Amino acid sequence: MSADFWGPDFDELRATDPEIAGVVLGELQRLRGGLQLIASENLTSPAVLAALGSTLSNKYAEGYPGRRYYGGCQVVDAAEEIGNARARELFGAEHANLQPHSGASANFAVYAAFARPGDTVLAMDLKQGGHLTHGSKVSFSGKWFDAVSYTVREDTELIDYDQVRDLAKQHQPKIIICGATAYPRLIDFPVFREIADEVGAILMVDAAHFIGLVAGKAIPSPVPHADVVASTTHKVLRGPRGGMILCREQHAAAIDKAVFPFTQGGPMMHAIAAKAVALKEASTAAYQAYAAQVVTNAGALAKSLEDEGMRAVSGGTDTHLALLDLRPIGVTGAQAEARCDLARVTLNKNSIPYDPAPPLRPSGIRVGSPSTTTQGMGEPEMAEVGRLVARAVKADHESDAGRAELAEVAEQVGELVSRFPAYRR
Ligand code: DSN
Repeated sequence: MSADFWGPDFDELRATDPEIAGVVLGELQRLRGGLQLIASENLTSPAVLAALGSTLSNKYAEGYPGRRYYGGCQVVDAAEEIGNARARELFGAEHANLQPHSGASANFAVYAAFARPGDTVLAMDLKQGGHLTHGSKVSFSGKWFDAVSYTVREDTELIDYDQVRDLAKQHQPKIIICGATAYPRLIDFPVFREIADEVGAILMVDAAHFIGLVAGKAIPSPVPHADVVASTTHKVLRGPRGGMILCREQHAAAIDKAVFPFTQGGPMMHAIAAKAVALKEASTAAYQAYAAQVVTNAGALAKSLEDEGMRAVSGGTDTHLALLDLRPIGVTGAQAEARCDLARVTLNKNSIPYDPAPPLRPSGIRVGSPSTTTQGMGEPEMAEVGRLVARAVKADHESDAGRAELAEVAEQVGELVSRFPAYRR
């Protein structure tokens, strides 16, 4: 460790709290030993982790740079100013706010900035790929707001833009939200802009999943079209867990007030510093190559799973994730998730559009390529990953033969990841 840095020292943790040290090591071993295919996860860099594990965690800094409610903020002010400037530059945004603690907190702040309880919002149905904060009845968004949902078309499984327009005209929402957690295709931001303008709504893009692809110029940016872009920082973008909001200058004061003091207290300055590091990393040519490879790899993985008899929702992917319908192979999403877990492959069960099965036993799985691409895997490895996932998904974990097959797949997963190590010096 550098003599100037007072930061993470694992021996200290081991001596102080062996139990938690064991958990931390266990998670590292899990990451190193298996395939991470959760579309919303990634492997942050050691530089991001160093900023996260720094003494910036100690500082209270309610307010904004130069306008804080506590003394001693000169140093942490620099982290936020640098991070905001990097976000504005990278995304061509007029204003950035790096204080949201998470994607859900960022979304909450956007609602707070532009709507009042009882107002109407229009967003994608959770069951069709949206997010809890897009109007689900179990979240503030569906309880405190009159949430109207749009869907994908049943035939193409693509967003039904005609329906979005009809619903917008009928319900006159304050906010129209686009962006999703399980939609593999590009979203037509100019069309959403047109619809929002036709009804005088704010256009909010929830870019949590794909902002990293935008940063890497692998897909079109929502920034020129949206009033406000809310996001996480830890998915393809490969930063620390957290949120971020980008917006037009005309909305800057409303967004800043909605984040602090309306919905949050003290910002997490260590996380903001780590976000700044990730934004710097995402500004490089190497990161652009990474983002392009993420998309290529997701396509290769989806293709490989299709070759194994699964059906790719919407016929494939343009992004970092794919949604697979498992009904053609007679397996549920829950069975697939459990079997893959036993084979050291982490992915999640997921509803597919118009899923006849309940959310806890949905018909699909969601897979993503951000972590495996960070580990350096390319298309040949994605084809191999697809074959291993298919073997696991089809192995009946309640039979001896199935368990033996899963053990063999786990071994081959171990062999594959040993060639593309995560967090190995
Ligand atoms: N939990 C995130 C995801 O997996 O997509 C969304 O919040």
